[in-house]
Amino acid sequence: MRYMIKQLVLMLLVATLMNSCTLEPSKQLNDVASDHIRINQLGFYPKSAKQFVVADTLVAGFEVMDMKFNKVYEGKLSDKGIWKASGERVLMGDFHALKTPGTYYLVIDKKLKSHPFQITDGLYKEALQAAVKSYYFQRASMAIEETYGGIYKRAAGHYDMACSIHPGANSDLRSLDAPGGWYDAGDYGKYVGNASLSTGQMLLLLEQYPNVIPDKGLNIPESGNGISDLWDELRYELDWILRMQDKDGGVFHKLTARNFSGFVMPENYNLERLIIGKGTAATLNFSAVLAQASRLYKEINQEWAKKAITASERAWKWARTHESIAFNNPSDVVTGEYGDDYFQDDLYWAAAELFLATGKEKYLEYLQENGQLYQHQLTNSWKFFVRNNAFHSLLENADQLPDEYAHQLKQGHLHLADSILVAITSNPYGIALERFEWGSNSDILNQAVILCMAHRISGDEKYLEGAEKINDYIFGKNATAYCFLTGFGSERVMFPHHRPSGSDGIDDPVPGFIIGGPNHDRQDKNQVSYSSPYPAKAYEDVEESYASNEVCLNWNAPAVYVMGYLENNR
Ligand code: G3I
Ligand code: 9MR
Repeated sequence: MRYMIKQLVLMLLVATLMNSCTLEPSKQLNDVASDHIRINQLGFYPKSAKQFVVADTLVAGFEVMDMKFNKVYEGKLSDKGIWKASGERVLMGDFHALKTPGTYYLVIDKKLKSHPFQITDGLYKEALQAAVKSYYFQRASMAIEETYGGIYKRAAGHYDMACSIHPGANSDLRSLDAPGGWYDAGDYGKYVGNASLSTGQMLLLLEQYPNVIPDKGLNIPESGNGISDLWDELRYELDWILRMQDKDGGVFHKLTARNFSGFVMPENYNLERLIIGKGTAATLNFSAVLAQASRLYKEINQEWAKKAITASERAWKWARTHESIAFNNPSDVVTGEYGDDYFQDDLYWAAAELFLATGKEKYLEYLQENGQLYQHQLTNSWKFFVRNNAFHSLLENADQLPDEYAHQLKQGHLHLADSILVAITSNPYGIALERFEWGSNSDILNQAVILCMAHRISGDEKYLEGAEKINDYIFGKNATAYCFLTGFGSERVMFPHHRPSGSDGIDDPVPGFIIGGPNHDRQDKNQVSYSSPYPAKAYEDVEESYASNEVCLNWNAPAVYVMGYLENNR
């Protein structure tokens, strides 16, 4: 044993000496990872493009080292110029030829080193599981037990029984029981539109890869029931969505208090919860996601699927006779608005899902008579992106469409994906985003969803690579140097605007959340002092920053889709 220790010490000494011998004395390798180097902090699949960025320091070459200090790759950096959005001079390095699995780090000009990263299969396996499990941690009306939640166990709150209906909702009901579902975000509200959009995006992943998260894959209460744990988690939300329908078929907009609560745990929340608003967008989103779920659920639970499709068709009927009821917060309510006064996309998504679920001609006719622009609308994804949910479901089931219509959709999609690739190529960070608004991380992840779908319908690798580059940004190759998924990476988000994370007394935030990301509009600037004037750096890891550091269902959902897609295609 003593001999082995001696040998080990000797090997370490030699390795350290060899390492320092290659450095000029004045340029000793700094032991701390440099935040000038921006790289996916998880790493890369063996087959991936492998790019990173060095910002704001003039250097020429880089080396990739393994953990035994062996140089395994050497390359030059190319100057990409100044990026207006971050104010930085950006240099880019590329080592796609390195494919050997292992743990590595970068050394730049023999003086700066990066965080370690891996080249490995199953790169996003754990991150994907955590990103799905974060929905479990958002469950309302039930306790998170230690068996499933570990240190993040907590008591139940928000039973949401007999909630009064706010007068603005225009209902004959006086109250409604609407327990369950997920909290929307860092707040404890539950909003039908955003819930439907997010659930719909993850249902697409399940349709494509039913076993992406197998039974027992998440360790949640339903694990072991023989059904994929992702199904089980989505079902928790779908059951809540189902409860939000009024007697006349219309669907309520949200369930929140009049105000946001303080940073308290669910069991200490004491504001009155109300059912607020009833409108066209919520009703159509409800109709769409329940039709989608009923189609996919048929084999698993016929009875549930029947209930879902019946509710969905009733909602569609209501919406057709109430085609433009926009939601705005009543004057005594300040919780999230998710305002939406543009309904064409919502109608289109509902018609698409209803056609695929029922095969009824009238829905196809609606689609053909009301074609939607094939364009990617950044920001406010709950408002416009639902159109893409429709496109994605239709493309996935193109064999059920008339040939000409299917062809048009495919061309439209590839054209859009190509334009995203062009933007990626001309951006120094390799992303297709120049404007950073509230939830910018989801804007960019939604572009990756489009690229994955383009890969799915064309088989062309270039789209998959584009999606990977976008994920590199999320996991650390960005102007803030943070890894934007809580609990992952070397430069971690520690203080998300998330009420349980901020009040549970545990240092580390609940893992698996994508935070909103840089937001040039800085709507929280009265509480938060931003250290950089640049849009791509308008991010602060402080709890007060709801405009840059909150978590949200519709920001996680595209991350789940993209990681699930990559895990199945790399
Ligand atoms: O798009 C416009 C842009 O053209 C304009 O220049 C800019 C100037 O202010 O505003 C841009 O719109 C902003 C929009 O986000 C962009 O997505 C709005 O100002 C901004 O108010 C809006 O913020 C929304 C926020 O709620 C406040 O309503 C976020 O998108 C939305 O994601 C967020 O959602 C909240 C829920 O309400 C409550 N739960 C948490 C959730 C996440 O923060
Ligand atoms: O905490 C709230 C967050 O969950 C919401 O997404 C956000 C949306 O407007 O609002 C936050 O609440 C802030 C409020 O809007 C303004 N005053 C400060 C509140 C946070 O401390």
